[in-house]
Amino acid sequence: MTLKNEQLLSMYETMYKIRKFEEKASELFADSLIPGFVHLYIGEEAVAAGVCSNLSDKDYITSTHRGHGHVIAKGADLNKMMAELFGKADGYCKGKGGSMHIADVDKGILGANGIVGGGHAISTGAALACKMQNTGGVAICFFGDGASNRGTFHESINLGALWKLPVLYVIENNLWGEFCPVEQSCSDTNLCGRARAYGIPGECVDGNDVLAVCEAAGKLIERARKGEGPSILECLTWRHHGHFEGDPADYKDPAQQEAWLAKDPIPRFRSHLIEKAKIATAAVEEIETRINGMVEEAVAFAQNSPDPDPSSLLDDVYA
Ligand SMILES: Cc1ncc(C[n+]2csc(CCOP(=O)(O)OP(=O)(O)O)c2C)c(N)n1
Repeated sequence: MTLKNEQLLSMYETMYKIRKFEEKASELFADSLIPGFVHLYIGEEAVAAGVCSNLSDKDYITSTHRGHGHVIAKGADLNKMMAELFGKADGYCKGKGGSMHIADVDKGILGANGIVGGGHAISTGAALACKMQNTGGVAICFFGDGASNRGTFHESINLGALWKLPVLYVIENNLWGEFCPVEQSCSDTNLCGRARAYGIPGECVDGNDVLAVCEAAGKLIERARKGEGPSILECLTWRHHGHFEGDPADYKDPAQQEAWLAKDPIPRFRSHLIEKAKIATAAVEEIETRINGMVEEAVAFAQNSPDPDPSSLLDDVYA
């Protein structure tokens, strides 16, 4: 796969933006400025960035409780995201949804989702809409190894395969579902191997290698766009933080944590850009400086946004 420098830098920008947004969210949560729960995507950035580099606005994604990375990679606005995390009126859900309810339908972001496995059926339905309306769009369903054990996984993939829908099911296998290691929740840890049961392709890639993710997803998405049906892409990765902010993750083996930190997708791709692709360090630094500024701006935007008016409490609740 040959990508132009511009495409490589765009993927780096996405990964770096996710990382900085998440690091800031972690800091603000620790300072009690963000209420509720936040589940951070730090360490898994290459999955969202690699997959979404193949998408445009006519394509859809469904996300998870660990959704900031997916929605950023699909083009969500950092200001509106941060305001939502703060519970402010200018947030994506006017401050009433929080981290697990960020959606931007115009950008094809069908929502983060507090229900584990909640995206399987939604993405399959979106793919059905793409097919019926002949838009050429595809739907991407991001979910974890834990969510791969929900009944929705089987029901949705079976139907998606039967109807040859343009959907890619992306399993982000970070080896843990909450506090449970994958070996204790999955009878066969070769998760992409489940594709055989549906007669569709299943592939597993290094989810910390953005180029590998981009290439594998690109091929499977192309296939879906051509009407050849869905696939499963399993991306092996690792969350650096606890399951949620505040979880010390002391159930993880420190040696394993250290080994995965050494495979951090961001410094790894940065070195690739400079050493292999021969991109000027200044070009990479320009991105980093710009994104750092965007994240600071998002915090200021959130802080300056008003609280929701109590009279709006029931607005948008019932349709
Ligand atoms: C239907 C449902 N069951 C249980 C939960 C509680 N819960 C929240 S996250 C989570 C673990 C999900 O693990 P995985 O799908 O691997 O995603 P990860 O957190 O590793 O990204 C669980 C059990 C939930 N939110 N929804």
